[in-house]
Amino acid sequence: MSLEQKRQIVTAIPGPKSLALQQRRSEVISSGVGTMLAAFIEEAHGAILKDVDGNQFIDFGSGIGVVTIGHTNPGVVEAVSNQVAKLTHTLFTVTPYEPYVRAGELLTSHAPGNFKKKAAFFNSGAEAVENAVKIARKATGRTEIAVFDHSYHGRTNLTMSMNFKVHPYGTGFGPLAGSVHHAPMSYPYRDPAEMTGPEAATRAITYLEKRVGAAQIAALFIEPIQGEGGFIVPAPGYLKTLQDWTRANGIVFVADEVQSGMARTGKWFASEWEEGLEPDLITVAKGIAGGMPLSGVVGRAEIMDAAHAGGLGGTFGGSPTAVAAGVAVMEQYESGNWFNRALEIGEIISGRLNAMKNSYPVIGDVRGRGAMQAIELVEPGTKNPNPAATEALLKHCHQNGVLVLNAGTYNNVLRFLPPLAISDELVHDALDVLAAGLAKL
Ligand code: PLZ
Repeated sequence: MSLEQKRQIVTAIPGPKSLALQQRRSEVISSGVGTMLAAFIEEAHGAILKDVDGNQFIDFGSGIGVVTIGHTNPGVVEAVSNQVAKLTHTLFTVTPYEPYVRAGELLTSHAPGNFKKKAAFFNSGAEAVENAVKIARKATGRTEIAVFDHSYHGRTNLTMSMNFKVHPYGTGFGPLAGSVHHAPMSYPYRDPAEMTGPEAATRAITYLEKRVGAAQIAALFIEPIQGEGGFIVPAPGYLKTLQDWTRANGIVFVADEVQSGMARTGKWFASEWEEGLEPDLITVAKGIAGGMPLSGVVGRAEIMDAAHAGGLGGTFGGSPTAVAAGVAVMEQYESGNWFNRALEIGEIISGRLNAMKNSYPVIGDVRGRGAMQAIELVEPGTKNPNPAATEALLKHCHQNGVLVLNAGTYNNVLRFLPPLAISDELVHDALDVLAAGLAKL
């Protein structure tokens, strides 16, 4: 459980052992399961990933926002080790166990909203979103679902239908689910310069009222900061205006915080950054359990209780080891120190990215909150997406031991979401690599 917190490249990337594994893999693993960087990782700690060839990468992706608290966080390792030796499975809907309830207490007490809340646990983000759809439909007796341009909600049939991009998520996998409607998102970098948050919300509301009808809509699902869409932070007032409209029309407001949630932005949930926002339901996953598969839906008790007994469940949802990890993560977050750290990391990253933007016009936009930051790359002097430069920078970072991820509807966003266990020194080291890549472009 220790690994020197240092970037170190000792072979070509991927190295010989990774290449051999990639060969084995290609024989037996479906090519539908792609790989961004074929460096096979053997161990990780804090903010460092070590591959089978001995190369050490600075992790600027946290497994897409999962190990927010750091790889092999000692509290998580201890909680999971203790739990795995004691009880690994009963199925909560057959015979329950305490850690599931404890995780529910923590989640309901820290989710925003000045009302009584309840929770339920599942395995994946997509499963949480699907269950939120079921709950909202049952609670409202309505069928239609509103989602947004540039959104991402998962890979199951219903959630892939809720995604904005058809490729790669939906191509050839249809028919997609019906009753899903995409409304225009607030995208400050690409919206008209003078458009306010409330105006952007009115544009979406008008669309939904005309196209779907407010009285038909069971729920509106929105990521308070869009993840796969490229860390799009909606203009201030956008989310609150949508919430006011959902409340006036009996629509369940669901914040999908699978990527933005739990300490990533410097608060428990990104929703808390918007004045007055209190989502009826929030979907959580990824970062809530430090690497263990756990997801959940949390929100207004009367909506959560609308589902009949036996209507929600699943064999592995909220399994003992997963909820034990969730409890270990949430109890550590209660100190508040992790939120401050997310903000400090965000200051360093955004400060340096903005300086790079001044020198390199290929960076069109720098955006994000806390330790959830991104750059959108464009053809200099325009806002035309520049996926080629994005790909080149991505490769440069990977070759030099910095694991960054891409994103964006136009494949022209690099996102930075390091574990909060990272040191200032490593953050700077990773950004030096990025800066060198920009200079080379
Ligand atoms: N909602 C907001 O970001 C997952 C996708 C990884 P699952 N995003 C990463 C991939 O390529 O499959 C995500 C998300 C938001 C829902 C999900 C889905 O979460 O745990 O991947 O099902």
